Amino acid sequence: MPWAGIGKVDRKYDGTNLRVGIVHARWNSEVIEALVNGALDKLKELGVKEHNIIIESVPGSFELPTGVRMLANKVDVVIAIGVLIKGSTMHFEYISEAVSHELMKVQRFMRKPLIFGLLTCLTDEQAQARAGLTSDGHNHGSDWGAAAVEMAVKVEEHPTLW
Ligand code: RBF
Repeated sequence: MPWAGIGKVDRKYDGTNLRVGIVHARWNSEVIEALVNGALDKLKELGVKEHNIIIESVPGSFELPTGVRMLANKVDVVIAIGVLIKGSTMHFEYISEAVSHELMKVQRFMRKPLIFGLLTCLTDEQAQARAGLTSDGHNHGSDWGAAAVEMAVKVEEHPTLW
């Protein structure tokens, strides 16, 4: 789907001086690992230095908002990565909605950009495709890396934003 994804970027963004936090859940670890690597590759491609990247893990997606707060003071932008896959009970609906709302609140609380890297998939195959693990898939982690650099630079240019 060529129209999906973050689209044509409006200008070049340079991550050379940025500190980036990645907090990821450990549930569905194969997909998580691919997403985190996709984000890391893109961050480095955009100039972010390895020593300026902090990676923290939490057990599951429900813990992501707390994990983000733990990194908030140490970095300029945080990427929160989790993979929720619908099962036969209602956990998926409750966790995905609660975590999405809480991540938005945490962003306002920390006054720093937060990148939403939570996949909410109906099947394992959907999750794998969005981590670039299928032949026709695309790694969304890469988009989140690009979004992190773009938003950190943009917010820096608007010091009175928050
Ligand atoms: N965490 C995820 O990140 N992805 C999941 O697909 C996922 N499925 C879960 C299903 C059930 C039934 C439960 C109880 C938890 C699940 N979790 C999942 C873990 C959840 O985010 C959290 O780590 C735990 O509930 C502990 O607070």
